[in-house]
Amino acid sequence: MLKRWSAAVLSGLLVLGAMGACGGENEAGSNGGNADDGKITMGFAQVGAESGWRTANTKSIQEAAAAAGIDLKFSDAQQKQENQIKAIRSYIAQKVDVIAFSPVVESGWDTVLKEAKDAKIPVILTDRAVDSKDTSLYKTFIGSDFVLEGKKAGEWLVKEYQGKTDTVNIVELQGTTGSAPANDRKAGFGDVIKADPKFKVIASQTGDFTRAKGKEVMEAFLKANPKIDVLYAHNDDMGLGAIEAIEAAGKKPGVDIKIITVDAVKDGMTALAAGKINFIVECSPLLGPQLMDLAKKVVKGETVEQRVLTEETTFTPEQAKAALPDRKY
Ligand code: GZL
Repeated sequence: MLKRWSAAVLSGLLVLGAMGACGGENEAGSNGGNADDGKITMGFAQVGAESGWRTANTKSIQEAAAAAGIDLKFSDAQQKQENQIKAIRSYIAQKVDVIAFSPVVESGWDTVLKEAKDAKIPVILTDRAVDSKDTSLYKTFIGSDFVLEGKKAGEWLVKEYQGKTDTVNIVELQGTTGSAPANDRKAGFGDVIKADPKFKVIASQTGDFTRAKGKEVMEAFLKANPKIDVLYAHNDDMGLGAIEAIEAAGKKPGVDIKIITVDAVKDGMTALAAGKINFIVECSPLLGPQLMDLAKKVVKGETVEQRVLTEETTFTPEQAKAALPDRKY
């Protein structure tokens, strides 16, 4: 008797639970996670919309989710960590099947990632990494090797000034303070140029990955430093903002001041083809398809590699001219 009664209660609870999960809309405008139609629900907490790279990354994720039949809840944190943490908490409350995000900065994630782990919701890091010591807090990290990107930028500069002995004054526009790409692109670049004392980084400041801030900081660099030979910008957008400042100061970008950037988005590649930028290190934003494949495996409980590296290359002006017609972003 007791067995029959508890089975009835249990099945009643299961039905109610499913209805709860599938019923009602939430702020993302779609059903909650664990939908009984077998569809995977992903909660994605995006950094913001600060650059051409980010816009292309968002497009790749949204298109790939649709193609993979994954129900995507998406939030834009306007580059604020507290907004990303809020979004992750809301995805936990909605019981999504998997959470993915691009951490705006490296530190401060352990508490909310532990909450996701306690709720048995797997987390995938995409684009940027966290500095958590506990790697059980996320299933995998898919993104570029930012240190290598910085090294590639440095190696081009060393080659460009091969055999020259005059001091080379470099100014650096760093990405968002505390972010993995800013930390690592600075480290990789510095590692390569430190071998030759003629390279001097005379100023280095964050432009927060935006065009507007890049222009503002470059204006200040130009006012404070009469002789600037090279600009190293951690992304195209800050480099493009700096070009506006350089031209307003009556100097020729790419000629009077050599410019190296990272990303290779269309606007950056156009400036490279025109000779206003001298070298771009590619950082691919097209992470969507691989992210969705990983999400399906992770939700099924399959083991995935802890680190998935994205393929990327570098571009000279000639190579940019050839690549531009087919450029996806
Ligand atoms: C790099 C990405 C960076 C880009 C910037 O993977 O996190 O953030 O280089 C973007 O353009 O804003």
